[in-house]
Amino acid sequence: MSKLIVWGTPISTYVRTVRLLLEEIAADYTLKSIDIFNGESQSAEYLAKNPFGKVPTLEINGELLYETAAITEYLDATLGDRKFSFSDPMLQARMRQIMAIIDSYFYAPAIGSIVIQRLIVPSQGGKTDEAKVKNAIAPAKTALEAIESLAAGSPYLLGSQASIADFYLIPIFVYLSQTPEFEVIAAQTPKLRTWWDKVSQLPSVKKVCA
Ligand SMILES: N[C@@H](CCC(=O)N[C@@H](CS)C(=O)NCC(=O)O)C(=O)O
Repeated sequence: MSKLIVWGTPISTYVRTVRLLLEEIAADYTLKSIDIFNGESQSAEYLAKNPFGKVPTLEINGELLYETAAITEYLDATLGDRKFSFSDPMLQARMRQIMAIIDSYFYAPAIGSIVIQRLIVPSQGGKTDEAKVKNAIAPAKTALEAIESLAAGSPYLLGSQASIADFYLIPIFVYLSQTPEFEVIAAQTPKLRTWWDKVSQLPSVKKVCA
């Protein structure tokens, strides 16, 4: 039995992606907190685990693995019986495509700008940078509409089977849906709205993203 440690900040979307998968495969793991807001993720000790100072990092019996796509695909292969990937090559490619769109085009405007400015900055006593929020709406909308065009939408992003792509998008929706910009960004994404109504009720989502 592998000893699994997830190093990361519990509110991080990428940490939540890994934890959603771990919960869905009922794996035993320990979450060890690394704070990305107080400099801990830039400490020499953490940089020795992850030279980019990002969370999460997974430790498997002492071996370190970082980058969420690598972590989730490793866990799905070793503990999940590949239940959250596809044997059909096109569905697998669609899953990877959605993960890449989120990494490359959606995370930065949706979380890095809108969620940070609307939810995190005010919670820490700061003032929202409205220009940053405004500039992030169009790129976030483009990325979400691209995902919409690839999605089956019911009940999961790519049809009847949940996949790693669902665990990528869910934690972002948890936060983005709490911002006023969500209505504009998701205005043309009816499949994703239906998807969100269903997946937001999953016990794993309530546990990890509460
Ligand atoms: N490419 C990384 C991205 C991880 C990432 O951006 N994590 C964010 C938290 S959701 C982080 O560590 N932010 C801290 C920082 O940028 O200093 C992955 O796939 O794991």
